[in-house]
Amino acid sequence: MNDRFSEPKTETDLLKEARRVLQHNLLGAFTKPAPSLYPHQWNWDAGFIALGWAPTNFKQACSEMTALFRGQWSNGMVPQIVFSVKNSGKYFPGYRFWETQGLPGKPRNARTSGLTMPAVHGFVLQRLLEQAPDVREARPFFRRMYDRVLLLHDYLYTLRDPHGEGLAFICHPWESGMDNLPTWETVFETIHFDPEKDVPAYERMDLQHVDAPFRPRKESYDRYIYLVNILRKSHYKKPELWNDYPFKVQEPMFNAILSHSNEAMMELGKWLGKDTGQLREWHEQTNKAINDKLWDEQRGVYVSFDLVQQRQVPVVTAAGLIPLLSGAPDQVRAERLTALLQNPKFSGTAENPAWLCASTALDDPGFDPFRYWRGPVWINMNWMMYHALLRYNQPALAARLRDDSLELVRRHGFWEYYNPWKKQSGGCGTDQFSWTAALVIDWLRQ
Ligand code: 2M8
Repeated sequence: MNDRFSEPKTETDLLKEARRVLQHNLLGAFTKPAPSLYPHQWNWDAGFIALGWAPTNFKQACSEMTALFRGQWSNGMVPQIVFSVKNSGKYFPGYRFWETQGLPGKPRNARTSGLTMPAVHGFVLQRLLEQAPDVREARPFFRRMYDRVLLLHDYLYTLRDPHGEGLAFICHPWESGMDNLPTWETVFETIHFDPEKDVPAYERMDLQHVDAPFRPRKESYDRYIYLVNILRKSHYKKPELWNDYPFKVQEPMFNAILSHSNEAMMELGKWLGKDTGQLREWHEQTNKAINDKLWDEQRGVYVSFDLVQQRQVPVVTAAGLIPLLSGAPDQVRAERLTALLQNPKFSGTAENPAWLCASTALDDPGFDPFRYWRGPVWINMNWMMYHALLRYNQPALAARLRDDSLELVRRHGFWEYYNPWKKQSGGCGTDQFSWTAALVIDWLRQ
């Protein structure tokens, strides 16, 4: 890349470089996650990216959210990807593959995928409001967004929670945002399909941008496409679709983010003069359900629940600590989680120390320090964990997450993810990654 950055040294340099990354990936109304690997708008990326724009260009921060919600379906679903018309040929699966075009309930003026992603928007809006240069001027934006986000939460608590448990299920690994966790391997052990017959022909584009050892294996892509094919054949909507649909998982991070966004929306709602009773109920119900159903007492961490097999999936990942963000764990569980973070599973050993926080536990059989979501450190996970630990009055551990993150960026640049081993250390995936830059900006403004 000819505009590679020189190694930033000071916080001022880092901030300058971070702003340059966002500027470089800016496509007008929204900012793409990375220069070539991800040429469209992604759902939770947009939320993190908005936080990066907020301090210097509040209008752009709002625009990220508005552009994303232009893709919202009439049932409330906010899509994983809103496709940019100009770049439609460079990413797989492109919008044509999803066959969402012309479906009832889908917005006419936006091309979208047919899945959703973690609902970060509520807590992003709250953080944007804190930074609004002119609160009165920004009020119509927040009023509009409040209604949109409420509609999204309503979708998650109805169509994704048919038994009213307070836990929304995801129907595809892509919906978790952590597409390649070993958790999904375990879920797929009981899903049988024939890759020759049940997976339509497809050509991956990601490997044209990034080396294969950093990306998911072919078996994983076959699974992703197998599930998309079932969904698109059903037009993403038949209620009976879910009866024999093979992948329905209640995942702790997805639900903790939703729960935290409910809390944030309550604050926003009060400011807008709304009745926030429903949001409080959702927040309390979800925190309780996370504890009742997703806590793994043996491992001292939250894990996913496979609704098809009716069992927990006992894989230790960084996602299992994120319920701290919504205040779900009591003091005893919080202590077990913080102990876990500091034990060899995430911190490594004196001989082989690790940066916080590996996406998959360092001793998990599926752990891989290079492959995405199988072990590398992700800055958005660290940022959420940082805020979660502050909530539980753990400033020193929170500071370690922030310092490790900033040090990784300082040493290696704005990568999508980083090798967690301190002795190997390096950036992986794509360079000039937007949410890495955006969250560095957010950290440095504090
Ligand atoms: C990654 O996912 C996309 C599919 O959604 C991909 O690999 O093609 C994930 O890391 C996801 O969390 C992220 O939102 C997306 C764009 O950064 O890339």
